[in-house]
Amino acid sequence: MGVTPRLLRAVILGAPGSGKGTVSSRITKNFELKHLSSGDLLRDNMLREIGVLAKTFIDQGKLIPDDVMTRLALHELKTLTQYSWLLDGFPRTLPQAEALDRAYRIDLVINLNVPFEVIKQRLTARWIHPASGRVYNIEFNPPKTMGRDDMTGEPLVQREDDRPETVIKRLKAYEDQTQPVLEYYQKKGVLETFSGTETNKIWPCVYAFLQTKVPQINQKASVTP
Ligand code: G5P
Ligand code: MG
Repeated sequence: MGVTPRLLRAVILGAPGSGKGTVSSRITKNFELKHLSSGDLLRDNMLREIGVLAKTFIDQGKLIPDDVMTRLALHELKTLTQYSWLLDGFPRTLPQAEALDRAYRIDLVINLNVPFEVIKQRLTARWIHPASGRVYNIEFNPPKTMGRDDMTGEPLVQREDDRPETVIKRLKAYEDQTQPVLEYYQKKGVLETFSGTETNKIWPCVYAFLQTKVPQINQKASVTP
């Protein structure tokens, strides 16, 4: 009888624009993990009551209340219990991290440490495909046709919270509310920090780390960027 591989519970942390979405999509291309982005989840819910509430916070560069975010994220995770997963953007406050801990044991936390000046530049050049969450950057990974999603050809949009004045507020919220989460996971011994200014240089380190740390997940055959 074969041994069932243990499910992996992973989190990716980092300031707004540090590359969480970009690195997560590379991880899910190479490892069998479901990706759950709290920001995508909120944006997907924009037409529902919870999303309308969230939008007022998001557009001001503020975090949405812990109870709302925690309920939404834990509800979504219940649909993924039989999978290994990677959480992107949740938790990002201490109460969220504690609530997550009460529900699941977190195996590893990847922290992307990118200088704020680099981030500010990146976010003004970001375009997204709202339906899929696919992310582009005019300089770094431009779409094949300007303004159009590579897979569907649908129009790309800029996020309202990527305006420079809102980005500054988001970075401040990160410093005040998310930095303590890093310390929390550091104390638990599950935090691994990757520092740099370019995703293409950070990614091979994340890849190598995941390979050694998570032998229990089924790696996909090819190593794609
Ligand atoms: P989100 O959606 O979680 P943020 O602010 O955490 O938003 P964001 O902006 O999605 O994070 P990211 O995912 O870390 O950034 O970065 P990314 O999209 O991969 O990369 C950013 C850009 O840089 C892209 O254009 C990419 O192509 C480009 N890029 C990547 N690497 C490079 C590189 O090497 N070079 C260059 N030149 N470019 C590169 O949350 C949004 C809001 O939702 C609420 C909050 O209001 C939040 O502000 N929210 C929550 N509120 C409370 N609690 C939570 N847990 C919440 N989660 C979300
Ligand atoms: Mg993101």
